[in-house]
Amino acid sequence: MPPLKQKRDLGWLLIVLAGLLPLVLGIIGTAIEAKNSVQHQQALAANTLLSQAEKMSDSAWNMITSLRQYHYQPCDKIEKQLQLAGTLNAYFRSIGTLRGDNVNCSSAYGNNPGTLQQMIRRAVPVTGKAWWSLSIAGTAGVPDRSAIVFVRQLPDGEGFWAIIDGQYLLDFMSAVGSSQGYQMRMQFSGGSVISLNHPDNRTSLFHPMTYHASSSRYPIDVTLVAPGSELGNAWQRVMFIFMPMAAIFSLLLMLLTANWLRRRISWRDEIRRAIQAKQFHMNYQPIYNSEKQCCVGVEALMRWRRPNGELVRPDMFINAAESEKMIIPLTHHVLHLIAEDVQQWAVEPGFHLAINVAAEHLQHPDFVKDVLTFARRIADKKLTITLELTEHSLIKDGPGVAAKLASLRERGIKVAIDDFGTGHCSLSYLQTFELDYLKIDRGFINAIEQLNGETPVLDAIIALSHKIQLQVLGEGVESALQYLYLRQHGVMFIQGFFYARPMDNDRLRNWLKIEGKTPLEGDAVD
Ligand code: G
Ligand code: G
Ligand code: MN
Repeated sequence: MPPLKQKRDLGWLLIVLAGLLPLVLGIIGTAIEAKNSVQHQQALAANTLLSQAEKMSDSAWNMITSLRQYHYQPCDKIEKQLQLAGTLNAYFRSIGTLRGDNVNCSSAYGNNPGTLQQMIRRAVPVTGKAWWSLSIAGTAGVPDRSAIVFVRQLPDGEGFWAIIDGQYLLDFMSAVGSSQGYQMRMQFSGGSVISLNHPDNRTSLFHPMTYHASSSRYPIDVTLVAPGSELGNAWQRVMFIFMPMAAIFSLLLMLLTANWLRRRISWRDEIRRAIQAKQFHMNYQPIYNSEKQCCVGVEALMRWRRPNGELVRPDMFINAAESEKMIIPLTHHVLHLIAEDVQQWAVEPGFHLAINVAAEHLQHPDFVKDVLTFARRIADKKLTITLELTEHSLIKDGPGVAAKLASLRERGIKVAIDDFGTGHCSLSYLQTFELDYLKIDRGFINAIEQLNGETPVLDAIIALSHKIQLQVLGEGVESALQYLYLRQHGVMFIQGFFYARPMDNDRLRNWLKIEGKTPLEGDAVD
């Protein structure tokens, strides 16, 4: 059977998808987590670098502040002290004083070694500020090693300066980020780049990750580039922790899906087997006509009794049959069972036999043929067959359904709308389709509270039905009060525990002989 095979294959696909879902989510989740963790590491390293550079700047500015004691002093007088201060303090390559653009005195080169521009080997930046710092590629004395120059210029043209060797920062960079293979760059005021590069010879699938940070206190920027392999490693670490969990979820979800599929398939197989094993039988619930004061018909209701005597709830297996595409074969079986039962009935011509019709059957091309075949089979009993349709079954293919119903009604079949008021059917359907009966859902009947009170929605439904000449039946009537209210409001037909419960065929036959002919309490004397 090709359709079944196709379903099985789809089932496998579903199981595989269920298994993949946690894995895919796990991979995506761990990738995000790995990226975050690399970024976090980079932020830590960047902040450590920045705070070290800030500390260096602090000591440079402290040094420059202390140089103010040499204001206006000739170089030969202060040279010695400068040398001492420069050597005894950490970090410094040289310190000194300025006069205009010239270096007045240097701890390394003494009196007047040249211009500031010559010393830092580049144009002096135009900052307009009295305090500035700049990273430079080298100094006149050490041209091939980067440094940072700090300058303080006074309004009178005098000034002080300090140069810190870039090597301190490079060593620090190396301590902070070598193990992760970071490439690190630092700039003061956008000057020369002080950088530590690791040749990234670890090939990786991933792009390097770049991280920028700036100091809030000084014009210092750092950039860290983590090699792609770093992300790869972090991902591996996170996956090692989370993927076993994802794998367990994946297995669990596959099992649940497989179980669900098996249960679905088994509903279908079970219904098919139950038909063959004759586990279905019909119950019939009498319908009372308060004008004629007797039973004028029955509604056929399907029952499933398992071999162990347990009854399967009809709403449950009927829903399952509908979703498993078993409702049509099941209805064929029901019609067969009813036809057998009916042979034993002794009822007046015109006695009503109400049959519930599933939406899917109504849509099926064979529907009219099925009903007519059934009608022919029980023709000798001259019953009035009533098809009970739900509002829901009228929604799809309106014109097609209307045509089917019209052709059945031409042959004497009646049509009732079941559970009226519970579906999402607009009132206009009542005019579009040719209907005979309207069965008011028991929810509205339950709303009846007192005989002389009002039950607005129920009253409106009854009034509407009368206006468009539909016969009305009240479903689920359980009390005398409900019955009397309905009768008072012109509802001729009632069905419910108050009159009679659904019963099997043997009990029905006995019931029809006596109770079926007896008026309801109080009616006879009317
Ligand atoms: O009486 P009961 O609990 O069986 O009814 C439960 C639901 O099952 C009701 O909505 C009724 O309309 C529906 N039902 C009962 N018998 C049949 C049947 O033979 N065919 C269909 N399609 N529905 C039925
Ligand atoms: O949907 P439909 O009208 O086909 O369903 C009829 C259902 O209503 C059946 O399950 C039947 O057993 C149930 N039923 C019939 N009479 C009564 C009643 O008086 N009270 C309640 N609660 N259910 C009823
Ligand atoms: Mn019904």
